[in-house]
Amino acid sequence: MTADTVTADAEQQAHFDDLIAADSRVEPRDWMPEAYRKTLIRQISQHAHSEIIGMQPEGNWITRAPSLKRKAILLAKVQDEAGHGLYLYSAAQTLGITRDEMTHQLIDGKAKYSSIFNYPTPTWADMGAIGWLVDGAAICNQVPLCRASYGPYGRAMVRICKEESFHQRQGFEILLTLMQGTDAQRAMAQDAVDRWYWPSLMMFGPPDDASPNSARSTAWKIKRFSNDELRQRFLGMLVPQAEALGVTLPDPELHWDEDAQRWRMTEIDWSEFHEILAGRGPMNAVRLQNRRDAHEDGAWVREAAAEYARKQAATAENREAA
Ligand code: BYC
Repeated sequence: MTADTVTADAEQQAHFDDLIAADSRVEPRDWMPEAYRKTLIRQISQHAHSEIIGMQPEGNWITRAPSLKRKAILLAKVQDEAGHGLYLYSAAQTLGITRDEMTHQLIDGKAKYSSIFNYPTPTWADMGAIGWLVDGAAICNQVPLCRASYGPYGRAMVRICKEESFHQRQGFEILLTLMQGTDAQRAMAQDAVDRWYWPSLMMFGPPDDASPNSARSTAWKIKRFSNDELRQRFLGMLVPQAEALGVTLPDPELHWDEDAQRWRMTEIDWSEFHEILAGRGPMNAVRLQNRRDAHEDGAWVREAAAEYARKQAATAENREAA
């Protein structure tokens, strides 16, 4: 390496550091450290995969929604999730990875996606619990990401968060309707809350002292709050909403500690989280197989699109030559 290269690298690093310190945005055209680029690709692609895999648990109820109105709303929500996945894949592509590479990392089982989507959805009340708890956790986690230092990610998050807050309200409304119904409907709503409560707390990731990526992502202003801080915020949001719904959160230890100014709770069962991350959750295999099948079934569409693009390019070339 020559002295000139060393000076140029130091200048680029200094410019990057200044952007971060000034809370400005890093854009695709800007120089960035390789580790920053890799971290963003990791997080944004995992996030995109989560949106795409996250269509499955709810997709399971589109044909069985209890009314035409519920069906239309659920269909729109699942379509929004596809859209979120696409904005996020596009944001990741600005960092130099292709959509094809990301798709293969997912279907080959090499990429992570959110643990939450590896649980089954046996009842209609699961649609309510997913909206209220899963989208609720997603909002707590994602609103701060609107200020993420990488421009394309932050901007994608602004639009995603607007849609997520609608999703959360529709989930709350499904549960509210069930809670105002028959005893069996109330029991179904409570059962769904019991099953989704702990997994939704795990969505924020491991506790701070076991979160290897947090320190660096916070220094780079990708993450603005720690996993535990966000979990606390989420609990603060849930407790009054659970009261309004009339559901019980399934943790007898949960209470506000006035002295410590934080929620106290039963320790999360992190062994369940690690089992899911290792691919051994109740629905891991099904989710991945469905995604693989969809990819294979869509091969003809990709081939047709590539052939169309090839013909268009050839026509343009012939026109130019003429
Ligand atoms: N599930 O050092 P940590 C949605 C991994 S979609 C699986 O704390 P980091 C929706 C983590 O990746 C919601 N893996 O990591 C869609 C890391 O592994 P690697 C998706 C998890 O990145 C449809 C390791 O554990 N939201 O809203 O600093 C319908 C150590 O963790 C999980 C996002 O993706 C998990 N829950 O923090 C409805 C948000 N947690 O990569 C709703 C964007 C941790 O080192 N992502 N891991 O092998 C983030 O904010 C952060 O990546 C996380 C983790 C907070 C998730």
